[in-house]
Amino acid sequence: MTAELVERLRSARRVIALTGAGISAESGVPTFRDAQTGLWAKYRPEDLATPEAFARDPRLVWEWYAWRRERVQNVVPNPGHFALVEMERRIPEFTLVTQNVDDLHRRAGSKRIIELHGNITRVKCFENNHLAAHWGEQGQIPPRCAECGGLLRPDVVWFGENLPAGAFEQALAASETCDMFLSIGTSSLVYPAASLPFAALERGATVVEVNPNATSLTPRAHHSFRAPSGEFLPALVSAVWLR
Ligand code: BV8
Repeated sequence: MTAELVERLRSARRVIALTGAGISAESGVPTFRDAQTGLWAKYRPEDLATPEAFARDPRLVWEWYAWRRERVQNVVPNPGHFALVEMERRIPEFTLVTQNVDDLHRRAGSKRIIELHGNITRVKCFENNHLAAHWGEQGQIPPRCAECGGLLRPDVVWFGENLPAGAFEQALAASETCDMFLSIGTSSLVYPAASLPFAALERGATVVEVNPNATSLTPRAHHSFRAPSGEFLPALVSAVWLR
């Protein structure tokens, strides 16, 4: 961590944080590209997270998400999530943009969250996007929509699907006007989310990456820290505001 970064963050007015699956890794949620375990080891997430996979085998895809939903409900946010809650309190205009569907930012206490890829704890119907407040896990799998009888599916954005109306536009507008852009725990592989830090760079923002591994953003970032976010972010918050 550099004194220049600490000073810049302390004086920043507009900051955007883009998070990926890596910020939830220390909560025990395997990242999107970690090898899947157990029953799901033989499937690639990219092959299951598509409308075609659901149309082909709705039961398999529903059960994959039911397994992930259960796993996510049994973990808790980690110090990386809580550090971003503190940033939201300290920075005049802080925007959290997440690719994650695990609901951990909300559970940690973040208020202003742009969910680019939806939220696994929400369920809607495949045919008409009717949100389902509750659904039975017994009987038919996938359960049916109470309003139209359609198949229920997770309210997440699959590959090949558009992002929620306005979400990307809102995130892009924030990226184009920020002083600092933090890219945290993302492999920077999935678009259009991965284009956001480059939009910030073009507008002269300071771009900071936090990831134990290098990514395609690394060569362009002003600062890139090979560190786990659960350790780096609390240390950054402490250096900027708590000393
Ligand atoms: C769309 C929900 C049209 C489902 C997900 C160019 C423009 C537009 C589209 C495309 C394009 N090129 C290609 C496309 C198509 C496609 C795409 O990007 N494909 C990729 C594979 C090339 N994009 C789409 O289909 C998108 N829709 O484009 O619609 C459109 C066009 C323009 C404008 C608007 C719309 C929809 C994409 C959404 C897919 N759904 N999730 C589900 O979860 O089941 S994406 C999925 O990948 C997850 O959400 C995940 O978050 C996301 C990105 O992955 P990461 O978060 O980065 O996770 P990953 O495992 O890859 O990496 C984890 C990182 O953490 C690693 O780098 C690791 O080193 C690091 N890490 C590990 N431990 C830690 C850590 N970091 C910090 N601390 C640690 N402790």
